[in-house]
Amino acid sequence: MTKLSEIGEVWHAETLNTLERLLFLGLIGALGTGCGAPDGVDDSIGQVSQGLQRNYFIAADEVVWDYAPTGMNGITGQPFGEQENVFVQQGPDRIGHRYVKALFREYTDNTFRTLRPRPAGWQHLGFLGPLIRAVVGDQIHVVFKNNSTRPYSIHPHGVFYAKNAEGAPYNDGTSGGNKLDDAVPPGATFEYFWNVPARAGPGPMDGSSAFWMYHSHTDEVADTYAGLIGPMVITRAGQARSDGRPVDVDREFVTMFEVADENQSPYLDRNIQQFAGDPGSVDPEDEGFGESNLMHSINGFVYGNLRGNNTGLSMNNAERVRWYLMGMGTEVDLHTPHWHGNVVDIMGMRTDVAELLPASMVTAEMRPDDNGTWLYHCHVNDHILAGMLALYRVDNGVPAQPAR
Ligand SMILES: [Cu+2]
Repeated sequence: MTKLSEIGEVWHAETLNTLERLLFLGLIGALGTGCGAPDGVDDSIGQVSQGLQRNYFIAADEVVWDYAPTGMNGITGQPFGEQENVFVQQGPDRIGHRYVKALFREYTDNTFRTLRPRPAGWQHLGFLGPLIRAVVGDQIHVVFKNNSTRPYSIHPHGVFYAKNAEGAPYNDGTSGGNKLDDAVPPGATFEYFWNVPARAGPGPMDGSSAFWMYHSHTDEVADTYAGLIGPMVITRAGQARSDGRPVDVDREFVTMFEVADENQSPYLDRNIQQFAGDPGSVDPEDEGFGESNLMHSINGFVYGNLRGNNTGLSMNNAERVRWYLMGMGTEVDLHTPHWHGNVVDIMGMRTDVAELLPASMVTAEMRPDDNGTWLYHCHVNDHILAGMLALYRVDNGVPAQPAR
């Protein structure tokens, strides 16, 4: 991490090529004049000056993802049966529960040689990208390396970005350096700088942190079904630990509810070739084949494969727990996550069911007082049958200190 006041020196100390200089000057312009702010908006709104620069090294990697790595139904404790096999069974003309996807993965530095190990407390993220965390007043710096075979980007929600860091191509009247962020070609690297002003942090009714998402937006629908999506948490200034975590929370979880439509993934043909037993027999227009690729998942897991101690969805009953929930997908993606055993506060109101639509972002506070292994599932009946179920675990204990 770098103090913002040092950024100019740090960057000058490096050899910048012409393109980087242009981006650098554009950024300074954005910082200095608030350019990019809509007319009539306070020019100071996008400025930050007090905080840290938070550096992340994130690649889009094409990997095989397994929606059911245990090979069984974790809710029933039984092998998969007829109902589950609609979605998880590989066959001559079925892909099964493993798919090639493009996922955001975090590396230790800009050589992108070493994956940053995901801390135990964040194993539950599954196929989501790494948590991007910052504090109001900071600047987020993401070095994005596209290791995949298609152009991708990173488009953030909530934080302040100029047109050179929005990560979405459309007819917005920009050109040149303001387009380079929109579609990063295979093999290329791009650096995104996003400021974190007060309006990116918690609002009047929020707790000490605000929840956002980021995702690829070069071809939004295909990119997100490819798997390129991740969480972002912004903590209020004065309520953050040095690593950015909120001081009044002991444990955080992120869960995304999505019918991952692998039929709309750009890797569908590749998955047919790689995983169907007899690729030539696959009819992509067949209704049953289409259904088999609708993965009703939580963080990329179906039928209780996201579970308690195995994947880190576990907590102690002394902990102050904050759940961040998001939805994604299309009109079938109305989800009602329900916790058995414990209750939450959402916007100051008590419930044990949350409500999500595509790109909803919800924060829920839990003070667990009921120990055990508990269901955590979408309450939409069709989604229950299709496997949108997980397990979480509450044990006796003292607050742990999970890493960021
Ligand atoms: Cu649902």
